[in-house]
Amino acid sequence: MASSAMLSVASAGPSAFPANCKTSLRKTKIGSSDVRQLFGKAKGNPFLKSQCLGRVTMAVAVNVSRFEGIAMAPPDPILGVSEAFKADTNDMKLNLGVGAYRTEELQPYVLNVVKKAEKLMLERGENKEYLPIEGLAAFNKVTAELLFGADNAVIKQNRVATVQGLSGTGSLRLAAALIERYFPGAKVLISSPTWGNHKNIFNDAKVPWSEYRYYDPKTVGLDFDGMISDIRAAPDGSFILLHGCAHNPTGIDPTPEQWEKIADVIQEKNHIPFFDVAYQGFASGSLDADASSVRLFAARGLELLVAQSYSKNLGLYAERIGAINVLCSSSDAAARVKSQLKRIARPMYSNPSVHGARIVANVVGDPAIFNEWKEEMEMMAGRIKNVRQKLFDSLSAKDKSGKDWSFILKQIGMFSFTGLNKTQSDNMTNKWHVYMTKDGRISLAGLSLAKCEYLADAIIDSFHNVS
Ligand code: KET
Repeated sequence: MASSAMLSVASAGPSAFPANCKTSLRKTKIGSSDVRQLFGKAKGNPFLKSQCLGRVTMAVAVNVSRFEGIAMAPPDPILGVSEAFKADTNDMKLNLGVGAYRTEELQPYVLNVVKKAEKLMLERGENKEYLPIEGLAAFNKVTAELLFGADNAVIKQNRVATVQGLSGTGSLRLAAALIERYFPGAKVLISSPTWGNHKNIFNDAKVPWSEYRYYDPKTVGLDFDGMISDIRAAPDGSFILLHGCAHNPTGIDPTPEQWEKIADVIQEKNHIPFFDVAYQGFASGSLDADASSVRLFAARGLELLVAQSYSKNLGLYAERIGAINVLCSSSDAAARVKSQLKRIARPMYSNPSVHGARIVANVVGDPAIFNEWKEEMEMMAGRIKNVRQKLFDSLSAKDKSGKDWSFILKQIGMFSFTGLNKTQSDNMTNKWHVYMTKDGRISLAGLSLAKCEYLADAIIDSFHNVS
């Protein structure tokens, strides 16, 4: 312990103190012998001993921190990029790191349907009471319907356990906890590459994971044979994490025929499909088309999990609204699963927040607003397609090496996986002030038509002049 310490003694209210204790706030410089005298010779943390002081709050600043053993964590590979971007003062800077939609003026975008829903909510003067642990009933109903289709038999038969989660991440984390608790030792297979946070989520939930082949750098496409053989080689009954649409970071999705074959091998091996649907609507512009992978598996009678997020398709990033859906073979099993998901959520965060849930319930639950959302969704997806095309055109026109850039047009969703390595990605940032993740991913949702030529120059320079 340090030889001297500052001790603050603050009152928790006069009535909390025994008569012989001081009730005023004071700060005194004291030595270690004073501390011993005050707290006795108790082992352990001497600062937290209350002794005769009753409910006295003490803050003791010492020279050597008790947290000395905690090392500095590295910045997050995705969200850390936004922090670095903010610190850059260059006028040409461009943030293509996080997958967040921007307008052509590169400004954040609040959807009109969200504003409409919020207006309705204000008019209704809704209260701020706690939600039930499983979330807002109206939200849970529409979110499952949006995913499976309102007239899907699985909904009518009450076979889906839906629990509102803290957006996609929180929903994945709930499912990971469910797997850890009820399928001990079961492995989750994730694609190589995948969204970086998947590994963190399963690591923290203590769920073992391994990777299946997905991206083939030679073809800049899907390594379908590798994927199938790795899924087949996994222990029976593994969880297979699949990106429902708009695979992050590659932008490469299986074709409908390939989805069927993936379902075949999953069924053959008794695996459990686990979909991450963070971009419904952003792959094709159609909410229904983008749910077709999940619906194909559901139509086969498979049990499966789906984590949903409204961060991207409704632009509700900061509202943290999403859901975990567990499709079970009976309504009875679904009820039990739901009860256990609630049990996991309660000590973690008790119950979810209401604002985003009400927005989604109002948008999806109101036919007129829902139709407007579809139009806005198409507009956003369309803007991304336009910059994708312009970036391809600019690269093809400027690059005289004959390199084929057409892979950019084949990729879908918010991102383009450029093939730039870490050093080349560093050059993009250090020399060109283009902020992106170090795996070579750029978010086209953060690009404008006006910036495509500049970005093409940066990519060509990094690709050809940096090894
Ligand atoms: N799944 C995938 C595949 C995904 O890309 C994200 C977010 C999420 C889930 C979770 O999003 P949430 O906001 O928790 O609903 N991806 C972007 C943001 C991030 O990394 O948090 C991204 O890749 O840029």
